[in-house]
Amino acid sequence: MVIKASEYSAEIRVIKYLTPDVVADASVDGFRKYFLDRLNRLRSIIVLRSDMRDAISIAEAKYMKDHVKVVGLVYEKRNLSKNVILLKLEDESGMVDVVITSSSKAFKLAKEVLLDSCIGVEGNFRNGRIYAESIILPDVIPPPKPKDLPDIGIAFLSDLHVGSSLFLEKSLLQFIKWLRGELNIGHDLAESIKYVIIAGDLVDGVGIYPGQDKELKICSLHAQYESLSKLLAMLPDHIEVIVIPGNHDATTHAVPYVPLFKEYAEPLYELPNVHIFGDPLLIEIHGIKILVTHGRSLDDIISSVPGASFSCNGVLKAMQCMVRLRHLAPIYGGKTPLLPLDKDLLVIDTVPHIIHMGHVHVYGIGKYKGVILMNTGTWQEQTAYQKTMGIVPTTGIVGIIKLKDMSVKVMKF
Ligand code: D5M
Ligand code: FE
Ligand code: ZN
Repeated sequence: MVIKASEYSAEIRVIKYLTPDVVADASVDGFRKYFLDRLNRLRSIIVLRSDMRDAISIAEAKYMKDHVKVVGLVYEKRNLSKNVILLKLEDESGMVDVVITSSSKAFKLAKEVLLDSCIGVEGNFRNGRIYAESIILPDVIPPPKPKDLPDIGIAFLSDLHVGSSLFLEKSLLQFIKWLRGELNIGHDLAESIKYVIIAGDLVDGVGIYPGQDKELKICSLHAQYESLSKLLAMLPDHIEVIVIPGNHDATTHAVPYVPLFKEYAEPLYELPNVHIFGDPLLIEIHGIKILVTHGRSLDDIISSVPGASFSCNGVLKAMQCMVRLRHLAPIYGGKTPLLPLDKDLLVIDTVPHIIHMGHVHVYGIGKYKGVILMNTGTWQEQTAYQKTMGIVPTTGIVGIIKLKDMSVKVMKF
């Protein structure tokens, strides 16, 4: 029997996203509160581990001899030599130097530790420093899978960049035609799609980088959203579309992003099947938890983590790093501006079944400890900037997940 998504009603439960009424405090005190919340959230994840339950504060550790376990944010990271890494770890009680030598099993992990992320350290306190034996990341355990899932699918895509002269409109129209059953391929799969999720950079925007006007086909932000809404209006009525903004969209400058500004994206708000949220978005569809984020900080992670790069595996490595650190934008002071809220919405508090990102324009799909990681590339051809960077975009990619068995399929349009 062929399953038709049109026979199912939508089941979307929104768990978390940044609402437009947000108030951020960009003072020093505001940032202090923000990082304290980050520390508290991530520490509570780390101390859930049986081997970290007895972690003590940094101030207490300084009174101890020998063995200590502490949890803190990485304030500084330095290579003292080829074989020695120094981390300065901070909690609300103080700061301590942590020394990791290449003879320690913590050395490999220490190389990957990112600034401003939260880690646990186990080691010996001597001469005012902790000599680390192991580093403990928040990490994840696989989420329990809901039972009796319907035999329907979700299509994931990202970075359309509507309005750019490099936007691949023909490819997107092919995808839309496929969903409408107008192509002679994968009919059954097309009919099973109930949801389409788009992870930001819906339009190319205006004034995002110097000289962008030369690469634009549609020069007004409102007209870009109008063009996008005309495309999305062509989707079959039974499909629910879920969108979040990216750094090219009409939203706030710093992450997390508020939902698209109505003033510009009004044509999209008029579509009954389009659901507009902020970034990050944690949502549950038929009981499957999905974390959607544009992935703005992937650039920062790629430039800091060994093995992360603008390749399929390199992008997966960067996404995996976020998951292990349970944070979507750990580094402060890189390319990703952070909004100092009193709650750190970028912490991955709940382990989702699927994490979906875009931004880097390079596709990568894989699994980490039971969590499906998916970066769905772009619908924009290589830009002049990307050419100079050697970034080769993967275009026209749609990731499809069938809820029933959580199988992943990739289609190229
Ligand atoms: O970004 C797409 C990818 O290309 C992302 O990894 C950043 C990189 N990129 C693109 N343009 C620039 C500039 N001007 N500076 C630095 N990095 C850039 P997107 O968000 O689609 O522009
Ligand atoms: Fe993009
Ligand atoms: Zn982007």
